[in-house]
Amino acid sequence: MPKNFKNDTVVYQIYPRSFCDSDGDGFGDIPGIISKLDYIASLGVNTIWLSPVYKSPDDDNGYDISDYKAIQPRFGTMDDFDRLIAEAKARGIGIVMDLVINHTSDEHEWFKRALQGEEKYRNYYIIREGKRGGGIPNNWGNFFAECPWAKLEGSENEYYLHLFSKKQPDLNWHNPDVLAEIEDIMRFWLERGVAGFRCDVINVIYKNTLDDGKPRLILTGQEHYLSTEGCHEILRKLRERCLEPYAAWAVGETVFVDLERARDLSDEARGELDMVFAFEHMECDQVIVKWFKCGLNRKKLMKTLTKWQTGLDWNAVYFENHDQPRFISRLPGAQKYREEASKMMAGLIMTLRGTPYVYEGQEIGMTNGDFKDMSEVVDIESHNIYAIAKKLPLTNKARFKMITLTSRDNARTPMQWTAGENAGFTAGIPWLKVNGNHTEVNVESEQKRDGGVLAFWKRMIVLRKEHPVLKDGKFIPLYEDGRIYAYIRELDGERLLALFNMTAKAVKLPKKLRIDGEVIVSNYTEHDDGLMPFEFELIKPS
Ligand code: TEU
Repeated sequence: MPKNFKNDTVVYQIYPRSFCDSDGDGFGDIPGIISKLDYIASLGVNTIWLSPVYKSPDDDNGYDISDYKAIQPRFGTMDDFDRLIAEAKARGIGIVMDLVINHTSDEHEWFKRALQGEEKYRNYYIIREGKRGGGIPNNWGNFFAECPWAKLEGSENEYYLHLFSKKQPDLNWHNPDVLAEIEDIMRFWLERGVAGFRCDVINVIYKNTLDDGKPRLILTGQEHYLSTEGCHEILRKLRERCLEPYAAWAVGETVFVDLERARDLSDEARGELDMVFAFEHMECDQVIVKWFKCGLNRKKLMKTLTKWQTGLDWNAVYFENHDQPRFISRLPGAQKYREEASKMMAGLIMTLRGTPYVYEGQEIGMTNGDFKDMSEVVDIESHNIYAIAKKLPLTNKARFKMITLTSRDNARTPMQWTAGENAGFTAGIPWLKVNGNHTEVNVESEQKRDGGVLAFWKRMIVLRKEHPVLKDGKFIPLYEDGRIYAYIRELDGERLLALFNMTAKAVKLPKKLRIDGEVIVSNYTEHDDGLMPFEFELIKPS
């Protein structure tokens, strides 16, 4: 890879089932994506991260893969995929695939053969005898709040480990055959021309032991598998054997990483991942676990951003993805200032140091889904949590509120292309309810507005390209008080000052921030000594 590719990359994430449906079955598909490539190119991005399009029984929307070398028929064919690669390439866009290798689907051939008792394939998974006298093999927790052990069908006392749903058995990364299989799969896609991989929950793949873990509120046992040396070693092998020969790159989704772990996983000299998605800044509105939300603590958000900007040389900068509620729905007061807040987020994402990731719909200011009851929610995680919450002393209303604030479906509602029926996403019945606000929030109407949200996102992407200081410059923290956030980007003596008001109230600027200069870009047109609600200014000090 060119040394500076990270600095020049701007990623657009597509959640295929929710992006664009070409054949009226209610699910987005690859031909649908192809039909929108001109739109994606018009944003100025040069990379698409495609959430899984592999064959899958869809227990976890494709993150449970039953055939790594086939396309989910609902999404199209391998020919469609090859066409996507070629058409994207013709527009200067590379495709990054989602690589889900902590687990397969229980409908994968390997698991089926394991169930039939084939020793070779039993060794692909983590299968253990239950404790003597009955009972599961250890006390670990599970990401989807299930029991992480499921009885192996047809066996008396054997269980398989699944850190996610029971249809997602974990692979046994102690087995070199598993590594060889995954290398083969990666080469298969690299040969087809993919630019790299987004590696799903990559820092949990290698379990050191299956001993009981120290009891915790969530994910007991994590000390036995988070960012283990075995995982580092596998990543180095995958880089050397698969990524490097194809000049491909990889971003890791790394859960529960602190700065030190993130550094180890993404340090250039170690040759593992190119960058990681960390989560700490996504946790500023949670009480202990993500299912209990409080008002977002802006001070904590600012502190966390500064900590990661200064503590890690290169960040994967993101505020939304298919697992997170929409960020402008999380920002207190932003509902009333949807446009200003979305533009401010464009300012933040494009001026922080790191590779920016834009999630589909973020560029038009899409908000959380408007679900009315559980029958409208699809996500397995939300349903599991809802069931567990029945045991808590909560009213039905409070329980559902908890889901509406946290559900991953919030970001999975269909892309809003038009104000028309089903937001122009499908001619059929959408797999997940379209947000009612598509009559106002949609691409078509944004495309007609010079001063709109979409136009602002595009402008910020261009600006980032035009100013090497925004791509390559140092991040220098300047000010954070929970309302105002300010930093400087600096390169070869050139400085740009980024100023944000993260509240719904106008604020006065402290003396320190009254810096004369030219406003290069802002989401407001008038400027004085203060900042309007959710105002963003990028200033070239004179
Ligand atoms: O997510 C892993 C993960 O940690 C999330 O499920 C997490 O629990 C939460 O959603 C983030 O706050 C990845 C994928 O992104 C997700 O869609 C999959 O369900 C999961 O792995 C299993 O493959």
